[in-house]
Amino acid sequence: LSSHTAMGETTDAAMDAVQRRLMFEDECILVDENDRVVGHDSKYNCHLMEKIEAENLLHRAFSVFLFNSKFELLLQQRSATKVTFPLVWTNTCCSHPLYRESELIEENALGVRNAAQRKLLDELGIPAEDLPVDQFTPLGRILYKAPSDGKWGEHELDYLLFIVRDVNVNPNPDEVADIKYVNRDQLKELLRKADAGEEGLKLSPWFRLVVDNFLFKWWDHVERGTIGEVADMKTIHKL
Ligand code: DMA
Ligand code: MN
Repeated sequence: LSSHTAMGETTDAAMDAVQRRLMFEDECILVDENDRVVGHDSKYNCHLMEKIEAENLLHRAFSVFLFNSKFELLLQQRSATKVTFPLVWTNTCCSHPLYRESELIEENALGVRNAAQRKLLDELGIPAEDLPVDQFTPLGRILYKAPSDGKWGEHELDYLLFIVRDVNVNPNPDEVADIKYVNRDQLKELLRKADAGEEGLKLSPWFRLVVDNFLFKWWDHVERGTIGEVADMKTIHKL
């Protein structure tokens, strides 16, 4: 049974039980356009387009880009049960730092890196000890808004975290439908197919923004081991 209506909306009644629990348990961090913490609200409220528009709700998020030692990027396809952007292909892992002490630490984006470690275990089954938090490089921040369907969407201040690491992956089917590693040419082929609407292939809007603005340039630096040179945690790119 699909949890989506003919309009493509996920009604509360039809929402997957696991995803519904997270919608109310996860307390997101509300920020202003300069990434200053202004409060907190449920994941549910933070992703309701009506609330986002009426209250200009903006929350903090992160997007991890994990490369293996061959410098291939790990992508995931979101599970069919995700409330926002089901079945779209996207970067390795995305979620939100929560309104709790360990994930609010701002120095060197440590709170966000702690959250990334937590979600890489939860979504992809990668043990925390394989992903020491000091191995994540925060490269930049983007601010974007993207509707998912009529009811749900994103309005985020998103930290972009890169990491190069060979890891064991054991995807959680509640979160992830499929995974694959891609090199640059394989990603370009994926972009071409998504643009052409081939094989029903869809990419997440935030992944597309990072691809179009930063990814290939940053990928060169990943390979050369010079990623520190392009890190810019001062600017917030409004995309
Ligand atoms: C939210 O990701 C974060 C971004 C950058 C889109 P998500 O919808 O996968 O969050 P969660 O995994 O917590 O449901
Ligand atoms: Mn979000």
